[in-house]
Amino acid sequence: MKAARMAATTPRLTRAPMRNTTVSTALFERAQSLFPGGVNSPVRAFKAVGGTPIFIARGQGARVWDADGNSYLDFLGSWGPLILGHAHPDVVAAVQAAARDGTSFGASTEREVLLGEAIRAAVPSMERMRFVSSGTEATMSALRVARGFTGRHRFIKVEGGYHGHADTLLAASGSGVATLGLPDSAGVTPGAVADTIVVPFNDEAAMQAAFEANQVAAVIIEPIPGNMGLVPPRPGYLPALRRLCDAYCALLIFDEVISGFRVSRGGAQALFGVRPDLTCLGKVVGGGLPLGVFGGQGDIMSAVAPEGPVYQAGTLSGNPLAMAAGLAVLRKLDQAAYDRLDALGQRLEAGIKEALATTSVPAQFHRVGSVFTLFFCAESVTDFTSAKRADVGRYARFFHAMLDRGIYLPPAQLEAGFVSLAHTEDDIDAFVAASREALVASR
Ligand code: KE4
Repeated sequence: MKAARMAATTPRLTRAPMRNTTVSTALFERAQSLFPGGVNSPVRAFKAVGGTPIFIARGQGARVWDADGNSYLDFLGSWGPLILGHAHPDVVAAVQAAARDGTSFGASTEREVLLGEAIRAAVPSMERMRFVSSGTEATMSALRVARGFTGRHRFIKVEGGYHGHADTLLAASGSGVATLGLPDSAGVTPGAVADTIVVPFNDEAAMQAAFEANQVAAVIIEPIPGNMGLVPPRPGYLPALRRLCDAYCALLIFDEVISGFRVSRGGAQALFGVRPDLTCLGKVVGGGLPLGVFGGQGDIMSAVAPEGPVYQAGTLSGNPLAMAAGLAVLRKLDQAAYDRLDALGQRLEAGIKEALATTSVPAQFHRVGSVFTLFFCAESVTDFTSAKRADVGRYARFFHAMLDRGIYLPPAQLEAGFVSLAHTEDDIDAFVAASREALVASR
């Protein structure tokens, strides 16, 4: 009886149309002679899923078109920045207007003050800040400030947390480092990571033990890790970190490069009610242009040169185009925008869970607002160790089955997908319909 019911409800596998990849394949060949792996960031190389990476010709709203003219609904969103979707008219107009006034001056502009004020109003813990050009620069600089301010060298990060590719932060990293199975990066000297202490995520006792055994300058953490796939913190975990940092006079650094302006206007710190000493932003705040920000408590930020002894600088920092894009995006992000993102996320979650049930595929679906990961494993995922138990081979098959059905996902299991304000209910339903087939196809 059960088998008969299963047969009736299990979706039949529809063959996806063959995609033409001639141009992408030719471009990838040329790119491989130029760039290591044919790419300018490892996660783009499809190493975790196999096959030839697509070359994107253009994007509009929720869609991208590759160099062969195939179109996809985009649930990667440039790895997080594109909360409004591709080429939003307001962002394009703002960048064009800024470019007409000159692309860079190496001097201050009004747009920096305007964006700085908008960020402080949204994220009050960032009393003072500095603009940089990437998330990597933001975390690297925040850490230097924490060390300079406290006069201590050691800091704690969690396994599977990714904070960009600065030497000291590359130990036990998530994202591409984990995907490529690298324990750590070659070229990082033992000295560079000698003061990096790594503990498991969501483990308060391990954190406490690390504090007891070391003089700690700071804890740096993604409050909602997205680089071991999306793994939310256990209730009470972030407040416990705050208490530990206070008790041991260490700084709490939230790397909100993914979660900032994404999970709420005030980021994860607003969502969980935990105020960090320093915050790192990137992705959404730059509206798809190269921008990172670090900032925090006024007296801590006074340690930064030229006010204080911690050096930090950048030729293109506060770039007018990035400021203009950031301002245009932030203007759109009111509560209604976050409610809409959550509603779309809920629709996706309900659809996927129903598809998982009808196909009897063992998987865990994690979501916070518009950020999500589908882990192919039967057991719950709470940290890096459990995330790594997911079936990456199955994810690879699922990824390609989705791509063949016009849905573009992160090309690795240990990453997060993103819904944008450009997605419609129909787009979400298309995702769910494709995944119903892809779940069967990926068996
Ligand atoms: P960038 O230097 O790549 O702008 O930001 C580094 C960074 C810092 N902190 C967090 C929480 C991040 O997620 C990132 C970058 N994320 C990766 C993928 N999840 C970006 C994609 C890539 O490496 O190409």
